[in-house]
Amino acid sequence: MKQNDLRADLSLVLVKPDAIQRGLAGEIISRLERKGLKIVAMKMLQMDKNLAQRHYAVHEDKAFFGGLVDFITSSPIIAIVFQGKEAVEVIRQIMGETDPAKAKPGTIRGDLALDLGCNLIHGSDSAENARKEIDLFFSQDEVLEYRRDIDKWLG
Ligand code: IDP
Ligand code: MG
Repeated sequence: MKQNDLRADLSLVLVKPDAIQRGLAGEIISRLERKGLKIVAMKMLQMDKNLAQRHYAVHEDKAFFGGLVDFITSSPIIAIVFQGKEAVEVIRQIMGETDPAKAKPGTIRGDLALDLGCNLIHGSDSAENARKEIDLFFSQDEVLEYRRDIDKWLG
C-alpha cells in the first residue's frame, strides 16, 4: 500500500509488553476489530533500544523517557496497522486517556489498566505521526490492501 499521502484512515497500534504478559492482546485487538476497523498489517516483535528511541523521539527530553524505552523493550509487543474512517481519532477514543486512573470506563485503559507506565496500548496521535510510525515498523509491502465483504455494512 502506498503510504506517501497523509491518510487519517490509517493508524499504528502497539499492544504493549504489559498487555502481552497479562494475556490481554486478544481482548485489545478484539475491541478495535469489533468497532469495524480493519487490520491491514500485523507482526509480533521485540523492540530494540534504537527502534524504541525513534518511535518515542518526541518524548526524548522528558524525565520518563529512559523508563519508557526500558519498558517498551522489556518483552515482545504486537504492532498493528488499522484502517478505517477516522482511524487515528477513533482509536484514541477507544484507548482512553494516557493515565488509566483517569481514563473513562468503557475504554481499554479505563477498563483494564491502572498505571501510567503500564497502559497497555499505543495509538498514533495524528495522521502525520501515524505515517511516520507505520514506516518504522512496516515496509510498504507488508501493509495489505484488500476488501472485506462486510465493509459495505460498515458504511
Ligand atoms: P499516549 O500513549 O497516550 O499517546 P504519550 O503522552 O504519547 O501518551 O506518552 C507515551 C507513553 O509514555 C504513555 O503511553 C505512557 O506509558 C508514558 N508516559 C507518559 N507520560 C508519563 C509520565 O508522566 N510518567 C511516566 N510515563 C509516562
Ligand atoms: Mg503518544
